[in-house]
Amino acid sequence: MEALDPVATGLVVVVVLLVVGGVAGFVVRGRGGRDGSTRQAATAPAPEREAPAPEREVEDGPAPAEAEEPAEAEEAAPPAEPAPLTPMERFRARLGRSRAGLGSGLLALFRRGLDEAAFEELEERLISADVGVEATMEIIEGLRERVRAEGVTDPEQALALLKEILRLELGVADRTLARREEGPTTWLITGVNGTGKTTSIGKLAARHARDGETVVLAAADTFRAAAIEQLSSWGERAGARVVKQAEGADPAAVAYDGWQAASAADADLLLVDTAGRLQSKRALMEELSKVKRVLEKGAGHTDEVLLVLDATTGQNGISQAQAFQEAVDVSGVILTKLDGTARGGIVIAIQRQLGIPVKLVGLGETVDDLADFDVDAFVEALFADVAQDVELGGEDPADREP
Ligand SMILES: Nc1nc2c(ncn2[C@@H]2O[C@H](COP(=O)(O)OP(=O)(O)O)[C@@H](O)[C@H]2O)c(=O)[nH]1
Ligand SMILES: [Mg+2]
Repeated sequence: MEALDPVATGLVVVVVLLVVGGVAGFVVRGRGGRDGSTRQAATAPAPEREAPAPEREVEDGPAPAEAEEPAEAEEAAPPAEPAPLTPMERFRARLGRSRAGLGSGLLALFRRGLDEAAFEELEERLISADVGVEATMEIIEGLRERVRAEGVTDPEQALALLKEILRLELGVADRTLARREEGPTTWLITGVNGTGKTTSIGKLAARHARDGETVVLAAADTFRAAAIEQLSSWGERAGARVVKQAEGADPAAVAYDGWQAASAADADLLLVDTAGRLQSKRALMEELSKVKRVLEKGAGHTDEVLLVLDATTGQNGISQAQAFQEAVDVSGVILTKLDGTARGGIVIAIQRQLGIPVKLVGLGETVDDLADFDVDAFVEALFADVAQDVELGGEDPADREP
């Protein structure tokens, strides 16, 4: 018998091995697909490494009209993917600044010891985050007491206790937005100029229109033509009808017209925008109570009076709120610009000092940056640790800020 050429033998062996290996790999992969198992045979190629989930940011471009440039962090975000963020993701992605001031590194601090120095630093952080002095003292006392009573030495457990105390601070309020069964639900939106009333109305209109509701907007901020135009472009974009009159028209009349139009159209929701600047605080409050009174001549009652507060103005916003509360009996707060501040603790101060629940929060300038205030998502976002960031996938754009 002729001796086999060693090169040819080698080739045959290689070919046979390749075929066997390929078939084995195919079979294994085929089975994996059927029974959903992720087991891999040694011959099967390594699974493609899951690419890190991109930041699931919904980019709708800047808000229309008076919107300013989006924050740098947004521009730096990777390309958009349409899937909406979960509340947890949205809060986490947007509260980077507050987290940097409050929660970031807290575990490391506790690891150095649950001693006086740690409590003092925590106190400083809470005060800087605008939680308010009184609430801060109570939170620190509460934590100190429980750490002592329960003999806590584990830093993670101490952090969990702190989160629990904060959740309890925030947990009891009713944050639902009142709706009515018959006729258009009527929400009056108030607040100082520049806090984000018109933007929040635009976001709300888009949200409810997307849910298939008929939404009507009333441009009762007749103070400047630009304000009417700004509301109009939000309305156009959301597919909501905008009821308006000329600049300088009587805001109460516009609100009333808004009701009539909403009612005639059998709309689901009427959102009334108002002015936040007049010659004097007194004049503004008188005008607002008139708007509400006249609106209610048609609507019977206002389902929500939402006060828009700008989180970056801190305690100032809280004193503004008192005047509004007297004039129009505020039922809930929309806290805007939480994305742009390290003072996220203001949520606690508002609820505590005003007794008004924060119902919605503004987490940016785009149409999707309005969220129901979710206590768990908020507290978790404030204290999210690096480990959790990795788990949730994607770098936090806010963490890239200096
Ligand atoms: N970063 C950020 N900007 C916001 C938010 N809400 C509103 N703004 C911006 O704040 C500015 C004033 O908003 P606007 O709705 O005109 O305030 P209004 O005078 O109360 O109606 C605009 O540039 C908005 O884009 C928010 O939640 N985050
Ligand atoms: Mg406005």
